[in-house]
Amino acid sequence: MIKRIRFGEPFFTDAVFDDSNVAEGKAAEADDNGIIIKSDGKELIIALDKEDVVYGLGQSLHGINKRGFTYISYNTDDPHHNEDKYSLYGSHNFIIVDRVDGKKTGLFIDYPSKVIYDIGDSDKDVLKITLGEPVYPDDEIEGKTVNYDLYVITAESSEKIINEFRALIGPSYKAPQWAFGFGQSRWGYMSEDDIRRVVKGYKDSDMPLDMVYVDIDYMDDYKVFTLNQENYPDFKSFVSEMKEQGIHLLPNVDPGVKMEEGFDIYDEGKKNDYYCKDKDGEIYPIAVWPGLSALPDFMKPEVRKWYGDKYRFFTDAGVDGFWNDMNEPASFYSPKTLKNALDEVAKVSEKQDSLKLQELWNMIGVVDGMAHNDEDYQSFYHETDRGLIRHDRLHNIYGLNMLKAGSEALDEQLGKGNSLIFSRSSYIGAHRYGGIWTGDNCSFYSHIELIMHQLPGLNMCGFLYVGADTCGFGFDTNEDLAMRFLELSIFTPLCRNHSALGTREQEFYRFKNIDAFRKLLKLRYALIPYLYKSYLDSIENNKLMFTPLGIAYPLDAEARHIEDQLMVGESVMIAPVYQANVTGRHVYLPQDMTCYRVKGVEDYEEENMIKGHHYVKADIDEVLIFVKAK
Ligand code: MIG
Repeated sequence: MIKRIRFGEPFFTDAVFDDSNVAEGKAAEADDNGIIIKSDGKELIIALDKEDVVYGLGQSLHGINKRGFTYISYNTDDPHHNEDKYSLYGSHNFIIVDRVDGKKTGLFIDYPSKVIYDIGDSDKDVLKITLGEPVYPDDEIEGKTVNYDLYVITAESSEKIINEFRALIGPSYKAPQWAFGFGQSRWGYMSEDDIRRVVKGYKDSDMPLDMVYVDIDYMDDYKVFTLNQENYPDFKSFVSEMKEQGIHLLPNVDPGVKMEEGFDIYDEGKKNDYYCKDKDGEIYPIAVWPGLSALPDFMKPEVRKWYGDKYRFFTDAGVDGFWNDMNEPASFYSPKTLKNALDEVAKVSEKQDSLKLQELWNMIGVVDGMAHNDEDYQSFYHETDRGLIRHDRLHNIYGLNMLKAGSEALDEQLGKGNSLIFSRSSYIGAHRYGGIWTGDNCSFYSHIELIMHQLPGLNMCGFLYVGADTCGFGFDTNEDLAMRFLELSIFTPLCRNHSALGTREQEFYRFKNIDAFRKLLKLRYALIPYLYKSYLDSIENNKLMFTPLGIAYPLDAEARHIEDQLMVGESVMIAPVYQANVTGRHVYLPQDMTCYRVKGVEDYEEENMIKGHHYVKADIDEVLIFVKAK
């Protein structure tokens, strides 16, 4: 059963798709589910028992069970996904309190600004949710109330709650089957020749490859929907040449439009009033890759249409896959934050001889704070049917609306189901328009563990076409880490090797044990029929593709606390190895299963195992796959 408790006049976020099963409820009724609502909805409090598990929050840090930490929904471009962080690129305000006594409650907070979740962090027995800045059409009534919809879902199991929630938010985006192929990416492939070399590298090593991603380097001066003519003299024939080799090219598409008079896209947008503006009606510049840029106001349908039509620049050339980046929106600096920083630097430079360390740290803080600055987010506005709304109050749905622009355009230009698009930033609702990748992770073993933790949460929120930068984006990977990473990524719908400019090159043909990588990639392809079927099943039946053991085996008290194994589809369980220098791991079997230690399609060992705890060997090139006993 789903109840909606409305506070004030919520802004339409596009998260909810079908509310025909929703009953309107009152704040006082929330108490029935153990939710105490305070300060007119600005605070929600839930008591937690020792054994209660809290699931959800989509793309977020920490474990499958979210207890013990604080999380903030406020989309951010932060490439350091470390334990001291609160926010990542997406805001997915759905949680399940899976109480051990059998009462399960799902909560969805449909609110496009800041939401803080203290999940047994400051008090281990209390889950406290606080809503940040209120959303208003104008500044005048600030502070009076908070405008949002709280959805309370109750059912006998977490599985059922997920089922009902997913029906509420509507069908997930369906990627074509070719999108389950393997893709190679790297920030720094500059030209057609660079890409030809990568394709050749894979072909020569007899490794399958279906996609090559083209990062921002393809653009002319980082201007959106342009190409560097020198590096891509004849893009259209290059796209066909790649197609002939079975390769899809996927360009990166950013939101920021270079503010350069004479650049046709900038001029058009300016003439038609398509950009976000400040209080005085001036375009608000933020600096991203092209330098000072204007942000399209994707909240406006006509802007989405306009920007979406620009994809023809690529689709006309035969391109059918894209990734949207920087759409939190990221900002490296603005004239305002740059000035603040330079002023601080000047102060320090004036008093070099008598400088106190505190003044130096302060200066460093201000310089560091130029990027993704809250003051900037509070300085520009969106034009909505509710009037002008300050960006920070709608911040979390900017990426969703950018993705929607591209997704709807591609359906129109190429026909529904024929293209691939995924985004970095998202909000629930974005799952109907595309997939997401989990952004700038690092070549850390702990980031293999992180994606394993993120997969079920993402699925709960409807994001099914998902995956991480395999081998790690930042920092230098190495052969063992790359292999362990791939051993998990062969199961994720998006299977892409991606890395940052300046890091150690990590195309799989560069390593020593090419044989092992080839076998793993071929194993991925052998798994595609099962994975794609499970993926479609998850879309059609509003289910998880990656299920925590505690949800798949709700009556098993031990399964509730397993953080490092996942069910994949109906009959498979994975137990990835995510530590360096180990030759096996502990695995808990919630039922009798057959364990396959797999090096490749025809190279595996098989052993029947009984329900319970096992230590299972897994050599560096071995994947552990468990299949339920019949
Ligand atoms: O500021 O386009 O997350 O995948 O390679 C960095 C360059 C911008 C961030 C993306 C990453 C991409 C990179 N981008």
